[in-house]
Amino acid sequence: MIDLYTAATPNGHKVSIALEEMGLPYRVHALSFDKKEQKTPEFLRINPNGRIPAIVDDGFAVFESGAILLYLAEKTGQLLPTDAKGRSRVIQWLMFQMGGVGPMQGQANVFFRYFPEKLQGAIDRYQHETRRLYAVLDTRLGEAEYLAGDYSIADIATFPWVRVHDWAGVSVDGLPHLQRWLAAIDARPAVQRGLQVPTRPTDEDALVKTAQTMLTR
Ligand SMILES: N[C@@H](CCC(=O)N[C@@H](CS)C(=O)NCC(=O)O)C(=O)O
Repeated sequence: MIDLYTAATPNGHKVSIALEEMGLPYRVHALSFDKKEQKTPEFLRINPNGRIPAIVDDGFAVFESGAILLYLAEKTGQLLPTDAKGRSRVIQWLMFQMGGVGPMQGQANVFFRYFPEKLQGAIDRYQHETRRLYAVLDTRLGEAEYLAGDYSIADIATFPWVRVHDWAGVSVDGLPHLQRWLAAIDARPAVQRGLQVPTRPTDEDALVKTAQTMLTR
């Protein structure tokens, strides 16, 4: 049985979606950021970075969402081709998400939603960069159905971020291929199940307040 340490955020949803798609049994541990449960000594032994998501599979801990997706794909032989080029194609788009879309959109969230001061230069920089990365995705999705050709862990890594583009104040207008891809992934039953893990607080003000407690300057 896999233990999943998570919260209702895009990085957490990557892993619950992957576990649902792969049909792996798992136990959910929803960590409270308000209570700083991600920083306890017990959890830091699982993820030294003190963030979610993390998994423990039969005593083996894995942190960093991209590394978790690769581990699960290799464990099950699903959603990652085994030939060198097919595998590389998936890893390229996975890295693009991990090094690009995630960090840039994450900072767009910080400066657009959470930061106590309104720094217009920082808001513009991260929103524009996120939108630029979306345009790269859109171009790719104009030539392939999914990022690496077939549906893969690269799509699972990217979808939970792009679906909440509004929260970062970034539009997907004028990006028809990206919108087609969002709708196709959103329609998958396993994706819908993964997005329910763990239950998301509905109060937007509470979400903002929680995120603000995590800002270190
Ligand atoms: N690169 C990490 C990022 C993880 C991350 O930033 N997680 C956020 C939630 S999406 C978190 O745990 N924040 C709590 C904190 O910063 O204390 C990954 O992909 O796993």
